[in-house]
Amino acid sequence: VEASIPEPLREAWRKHSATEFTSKEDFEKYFVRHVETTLARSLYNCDELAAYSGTALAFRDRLIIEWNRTQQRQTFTDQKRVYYLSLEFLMGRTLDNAMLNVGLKDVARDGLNDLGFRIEDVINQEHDAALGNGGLGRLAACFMDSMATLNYPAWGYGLRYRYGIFKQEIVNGYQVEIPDYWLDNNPWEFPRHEITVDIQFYGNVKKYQDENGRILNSWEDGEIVQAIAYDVPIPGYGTKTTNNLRLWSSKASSGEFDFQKFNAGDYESAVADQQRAETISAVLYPNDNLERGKELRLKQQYFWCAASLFDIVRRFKKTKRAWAEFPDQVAIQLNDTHPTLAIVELQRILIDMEGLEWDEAWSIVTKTFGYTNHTVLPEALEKWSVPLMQNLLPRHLQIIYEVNLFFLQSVEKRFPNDRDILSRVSIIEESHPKMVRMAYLAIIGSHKVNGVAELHSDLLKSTLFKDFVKIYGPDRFTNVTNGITPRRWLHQANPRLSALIAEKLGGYDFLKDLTLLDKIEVFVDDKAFREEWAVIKRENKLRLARHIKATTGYDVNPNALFDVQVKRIHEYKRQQLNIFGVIHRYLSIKAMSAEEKKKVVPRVSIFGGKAAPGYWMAKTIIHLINNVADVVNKDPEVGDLLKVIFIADYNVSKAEIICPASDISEHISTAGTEGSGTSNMKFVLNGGLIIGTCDGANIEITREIGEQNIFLFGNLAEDVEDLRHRHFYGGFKLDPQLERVFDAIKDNMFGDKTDFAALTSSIEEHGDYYLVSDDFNSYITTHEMVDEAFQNQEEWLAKSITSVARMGFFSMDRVTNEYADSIWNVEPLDVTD
Ligand code: OAK
Repeated sequence: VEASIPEPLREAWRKHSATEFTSKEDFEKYFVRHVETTLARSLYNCDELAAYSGTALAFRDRLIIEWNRTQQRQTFTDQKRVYYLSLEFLMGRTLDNAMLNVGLKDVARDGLNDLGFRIEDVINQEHDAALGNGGLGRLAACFMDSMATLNYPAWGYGLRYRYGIFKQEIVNGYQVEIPDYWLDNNPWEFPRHEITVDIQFYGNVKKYQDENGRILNSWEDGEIVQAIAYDVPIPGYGTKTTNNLRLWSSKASSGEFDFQKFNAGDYESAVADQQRAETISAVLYPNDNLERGKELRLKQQYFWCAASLFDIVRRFKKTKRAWAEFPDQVAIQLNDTHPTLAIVELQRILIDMEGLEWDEAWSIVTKTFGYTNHTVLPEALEKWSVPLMQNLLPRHLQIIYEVNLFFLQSVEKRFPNDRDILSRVSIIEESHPKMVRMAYLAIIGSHKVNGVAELHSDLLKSTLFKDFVKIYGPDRFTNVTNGITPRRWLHQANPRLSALIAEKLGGYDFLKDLTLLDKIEVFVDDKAFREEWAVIKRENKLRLARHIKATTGYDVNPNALFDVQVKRIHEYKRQQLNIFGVIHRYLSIKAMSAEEKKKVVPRVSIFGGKAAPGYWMAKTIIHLINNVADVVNKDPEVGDLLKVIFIADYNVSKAEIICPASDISEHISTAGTEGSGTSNMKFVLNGGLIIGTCDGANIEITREIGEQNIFLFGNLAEDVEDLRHRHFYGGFKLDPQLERVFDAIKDNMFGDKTDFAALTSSIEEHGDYYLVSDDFNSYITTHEMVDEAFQNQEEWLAKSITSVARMGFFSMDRVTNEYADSIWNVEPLDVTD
């Protein structure tokens, strides 16, 4: 390609080619230039927001140069790429991360200082990119960071929602949702108006004969919506690789915005068509671990899958390779079942558009896809009604039926005497209406299926997907335990701890190889090191205390034990267990003599998290937490011994303040319900201890850090089914200490008891599905052990240091390498010259 361009022309381009700044002077030059020209501001009216934009634009220039180079290099070398399909990317802020990744944060700090700004204030101007609900979306963001850092040629594909996850306010103790319009002045995205794909919905399928007499299917009529690409550069840490995240936005196709209607004066109908099209990418569904089967959601899924597949296939076709080579060039990872239609879409492209035979096409498809399952909760497993799909995607439903037919035929052949297996494994559930089971389709269309922690993957194999293990053998199913990126969750969130570790290890190599952390364990008895470690934790607690003061008005004692539970509010995550425990503590303190009170370890119980807007029980839990806070925090008999704080609008940038500030954090899901959990890893990596159940990745964290360094409690996953059964058939006996808590609630101690009746009765009267009562005693007792341990600060410190030293396994880099080796079969590509 290069040779086709004449030398003088190339020379002219080379001479003026954009260059990357490295010095403070250059940063200042770029900054001022952007403020004065791009923003049309000046020294006299450059506020902090403008300073943020100026800084972001200066760094953006830098990213673009490396991004262009990476993309060119990846295209020229033409090796296998990974495509990560996720309906959620919970990216958080970009500027701080970008500065750290290119190693120029200090340069920017000094430069901004010269220009009259504090870097922290500038960073805080940025709006979080919150295109996700929780764990699944944040995992996708950590993947993007690691894939770039490890130089994998990788693209993310998602939706460019106009509104991300709602902002949460607390009004009179209740959650109120505020729309999150985040796109104004977003410097990190690049509209690619020239990259568009027409996406079809509705219509019908016609059969026709091609010139060779073959019967083919054609999907006709219906309506067309246009997908427009928006690209976001993803820099790696300490590497030139800058990968691409492509987000699709929906727009009426020019045919759709009907000029005839418009010219005939039917403006309303013309505008209505346009709005209907734009609705597709308008808003992120705010449910975590729940699927509600709404048509617009299915439209989002198909829109995004079809646009991404078209893009991937278009790129492949430019290489002029044979179709059989597609899986050697392309690996597509499905982040849960949300992108499962991509499997059907690729099959459709290959047989309907490209004329491949069914079997040849299907073999290409299954070699291309991998499927990650994130949850065993039945209410989160996607099923789509057949009539709905028939109407919206008629050709895809036909293909699904055909896939199912061939699959069931093969099962019947293998298990001729098992009459029930066919209905159990059928993609189509024979209910009214019939439903398409997306997880089964994803398994059948992929070559690898993985869970996200050992227990979770074992449960998948022994329960949900048991029949499929029998059919395909165990090799199709695997485990890849989740991780987190140490760049954001240690270096960025906790710069002082990162610097202390770097000082001991002689540099920041551990940020690229987190197993090197084990080398700090020898300093566990080093006095100066321990002191510094303790000072850093205290500073981080003070930072959080300032945030709490500024947002809630409450003063919290930084010497108290900070006990944190931040995550989506969900019955299975059991924030209700936590707040009942807090009430128990409150009642106990109230019953104490002055002498007894002196022995109490002061505690601040900190909660944060959003409830899905339609999840009444979760909202009730938030209400109870806030009402308890109101009573406890104003009770002079309690004073500093207990404070309860609800931090509103928990998000990625708040997590960066909260995770480094915990003494203990809570990961207390009913055993067997949490796929992995990833905040558990973030807290331990920042020197916090955890209290948790034997669930998700808690189990592997225990294995790595040692059971003397974690507070485990509660029933085991293997006993859950039996306990639930006994609640109904063996009679139900409420734990006596929990009964005392319920009595207080029923005495209206925390406001009108009727507000909380659903919560208490779900336990007392409706079977206690999440085993709150069964685990209560163990929970309370374990918290007493936490208090005791905290009184021995020296030992606590040793646990903290030892745990951090042993957290190397939970780096997202290890995770990414495991996917690359065992699922994707891709190699890194060095893009340096
Ligand atoms: C969200 C929507 C539908 C299905 C699952 C989710 C989800 O967020 N699952 C979570 O994924 C995380 C990343 O793997 C896990 O750590 C959490 O345990 C799991 O609940």
